[in-house]
Amino acid sequence: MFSSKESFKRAFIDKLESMLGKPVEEASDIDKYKALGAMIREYINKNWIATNTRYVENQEKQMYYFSMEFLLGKLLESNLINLGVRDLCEESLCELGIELSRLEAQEPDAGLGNGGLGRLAACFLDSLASLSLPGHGCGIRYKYGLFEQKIVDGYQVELPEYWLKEGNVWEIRRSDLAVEVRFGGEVRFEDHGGHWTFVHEKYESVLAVPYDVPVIGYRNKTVNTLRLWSAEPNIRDFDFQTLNSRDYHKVLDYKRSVESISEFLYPDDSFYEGKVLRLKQQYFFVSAGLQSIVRSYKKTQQSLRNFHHKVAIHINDTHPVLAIPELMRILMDEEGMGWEEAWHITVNTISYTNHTTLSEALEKWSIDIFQPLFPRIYMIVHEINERFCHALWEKYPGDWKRIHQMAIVADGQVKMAHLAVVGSHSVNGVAKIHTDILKQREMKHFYEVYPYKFNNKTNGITHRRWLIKANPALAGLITEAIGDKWVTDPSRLIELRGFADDAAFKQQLYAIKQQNKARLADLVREKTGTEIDPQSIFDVQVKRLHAYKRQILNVIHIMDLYDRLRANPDLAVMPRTFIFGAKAAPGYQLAKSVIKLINTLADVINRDPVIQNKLKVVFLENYRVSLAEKIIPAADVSEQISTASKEASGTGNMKFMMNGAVTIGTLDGANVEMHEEVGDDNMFLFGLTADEVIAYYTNGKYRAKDIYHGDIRIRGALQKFTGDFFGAGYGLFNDIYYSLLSTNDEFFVLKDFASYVQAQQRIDAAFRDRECWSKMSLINIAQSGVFSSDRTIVEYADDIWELDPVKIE
Ligand code: 26W
Repeated sequence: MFSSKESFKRAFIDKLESMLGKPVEEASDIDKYKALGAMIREYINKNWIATNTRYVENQEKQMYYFSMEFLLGKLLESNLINLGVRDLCEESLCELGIELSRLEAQEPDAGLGNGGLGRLAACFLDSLASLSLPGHGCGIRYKYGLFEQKIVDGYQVELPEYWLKEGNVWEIRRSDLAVEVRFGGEVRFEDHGGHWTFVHEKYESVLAVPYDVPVIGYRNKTVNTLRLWSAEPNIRDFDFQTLNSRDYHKVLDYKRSVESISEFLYPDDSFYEGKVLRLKQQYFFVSAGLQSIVRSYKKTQQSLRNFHHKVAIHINDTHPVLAIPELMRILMDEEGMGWEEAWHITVNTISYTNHTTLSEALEKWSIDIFQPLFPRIYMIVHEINERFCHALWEKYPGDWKRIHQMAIVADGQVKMAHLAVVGSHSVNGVAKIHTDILKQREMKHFYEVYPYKFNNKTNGITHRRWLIKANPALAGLITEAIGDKWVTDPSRLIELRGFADDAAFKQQLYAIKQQNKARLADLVREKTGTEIDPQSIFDVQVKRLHAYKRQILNVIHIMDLYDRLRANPDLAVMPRTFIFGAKAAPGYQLAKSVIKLINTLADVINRDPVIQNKLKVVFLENYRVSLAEKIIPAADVSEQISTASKEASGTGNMKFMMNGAVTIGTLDGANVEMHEEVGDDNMFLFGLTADEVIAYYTNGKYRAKDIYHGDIRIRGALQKFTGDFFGAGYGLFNDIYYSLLSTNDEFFVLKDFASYVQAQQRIDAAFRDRECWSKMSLINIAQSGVFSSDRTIVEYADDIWELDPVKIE
């Protein structure tokens, strides 16, 4: 069907008619989108089957990426690109009078994630398939993704995101592969002549049904699988007698309680909350995933002894850490293995990535919740802890304090990060500085015991989505300049450096940025009614709203700039447009106040004639993958201004860099490695270093109030929070004021302010020289190849998973 336009058009019309019983003329955009999606899915079926057959028949080692979040975004266009049929498809549809981009607009974002961690999982799947690596995803098919954000009167309002309302063209329900997951109940021992077995009784049975989504490699024949599990009542377990009795409401309660397991994604990025349902979700998909992996392994392989040579399981943060005791349970209770052997296999199968050092994000489950939910799993965790503490005692005799600090079960809690380190063979951080902090501080004791487990894997992003798809004009220009080899080998972007002094090339680069900015300006007008000038500097901060990411620092700088402009409307500043996008966790009051603050400020500034349009502020609602794809290619300046030591890596920073934005940032996360790539001349650094921040935390010598009293600009801004805020209302932002002063400014906003303003002034000066700015932009693009997730995935495959490419013929 993709051999020629004629055959494509025929196949498309046939599909529409057979699926929807309509002729093309009567079909809506959503009908056409569904038909096209179904066509693609059928088209890749052969390769999907071939990929699986090849993996199974050759007994290839396979890796499964376990993650509570997969922030996929839309799939249609990136699938078409990877298959190499986008142009054919677009042209054929055009001949039928259909615009491909309108069909693409019909697809809902699969928003099954909060932010960086979820999007990273999605980028990794794309890289695995594109590198012909046998690696799959395992997660939850949430009925509702991350909430849809509306801004009402400046405030965030959350609406449910029912992304499945029109069905999902990419998934296949595999009810034949459903497995049972058991919650609660009791565990009884049985003694079979000295051999103990464990019998689990009176549990609640839940049916886990997999929905498979194909993951299509770039121009190869690999189609891997993302398996998402959905929770359903286990009909076999239903007592139909009760349905007819007075107790039938119990059946309804059971149904409700089961279905709630895969109902919604917890929107609690970076704040751990001990919610029972979340813990149930974690065990649910981990148990289902492991059972299905073991089942398919046993179909072809002789002995479970070699399990870890054929299966790698990666846990994305601690959320899936129950994979460790669950694999132990399966190997011992179901397969009859002894502890030692089961432990050896488990540790060598599992590897773990840490994504944060914020202590408030670390998962610690109360035993009172944990034990009744998973009585057998708790016994195993308890035993792991006993053995671990015993080994510690041998190594550090008498050092109770250390053993207590390192224990997996202590203070009435199960410490998930400790379980992850002890029960896996690899622990990695997501940027050099982050891994160093783990080794030297947060996990210092563990590093001392298991130095060989710790390693760094700096994050990456898929250049196929974030450059080729999001910025086709730039991708085209790059190919014109250096050929197309960079597409499969992004390190070759470095060849662009040869054009650093080529004025004509830089002019083209500039023209593309202007086009992207004009397009974003149209979107901003459509969504907010605000007119923004594509000639102004587009200065962008888009990411989850969190105190450590310091959107507030950006805001205070804007307030100061605005004050200066009002005092002197002729002030010689480059016109700027500050663009924000951010969701706040629904329970995170301070973050929600910052959203209101940005919107209030935007309202004041955008309506003020005195400043002659030199300043605009825009908040785009409902930031998500598909919106990021429109914003990032249009950015001149990328704001990566977290308090040093707090952002594990950041991945937005890489997306901006690859699209030619210049970064203003702290030496935090992957910014440090970006700086190594581009140097001082092509990045605007400011602020405390991580060492300085950590030193302040230890010596307690930072005094926010001293800075407040010593800096009139800061005083001016902060007093507006408690005052009438440019006439918008009194005391609207008291909480922000107090977060900065009463708690001594935990994130060093005031401390870094002066140096941030200076960096902003350097940007103002640099932007005036168009050619010089374009050169910086070019160097950022040229040096961004190392931040492709292809590089990251090759490192994981070589150092952690021992996974080899398998070419599908
Ligand atoms: C328990 C609730 C919860 C949920 C999500 C706690 C923590 C998380 C994640 C750690 C949040 C997250 O997305 N972290 C980000 O991961 C990215 C990918 O590695 C990094 O680039 C970001 O720096 C990190 O904040």
